[in-house]
Amino acid sequence: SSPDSDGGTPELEKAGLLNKTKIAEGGRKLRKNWSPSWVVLVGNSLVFFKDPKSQTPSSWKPGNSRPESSVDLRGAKLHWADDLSSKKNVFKLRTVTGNEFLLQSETGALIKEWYSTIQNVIDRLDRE
Ligand code: I3S
Repeated sequence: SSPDSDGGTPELEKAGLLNKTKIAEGGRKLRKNWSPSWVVLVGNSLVFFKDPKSQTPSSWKPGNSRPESSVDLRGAKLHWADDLSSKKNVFKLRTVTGNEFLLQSETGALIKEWYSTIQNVIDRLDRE
């Protein structure tokens, strides 16, 4: 059984610093505004925090800091999206509600890890 099967603290899957911009809200296109974001994959959600300098993977715990926003990964879609930016190593995350985010890292290996870890969560939720 998973650590969350008792309804307790959800499992922290991954945390780190990525560049982020939201490009659509409810299907409506938004102007890009890239900024560094502390990104935490916990349970079924991707959670974004503003203040990356105050966060480290080892010190982060669910609930000890106020998220900027949070994305429900159930039914979400991931796509590599180097065509949507002049930056390299970019993927797009689209939620069922039509919110779209680009996430990017200068480090290719790092963004590939994020992509596959998020995709694994989406696949797990698809099977539920
Ligand atoms: O896809 P776009 O519109 O060319 O994205 C760029 C712009 O949003 C730009 O902002 P301004 O149009 O406000 O100057 C950003 O500074 C760029 O970072 C965006 O492009 P990239 O290629 O970095 O995603």
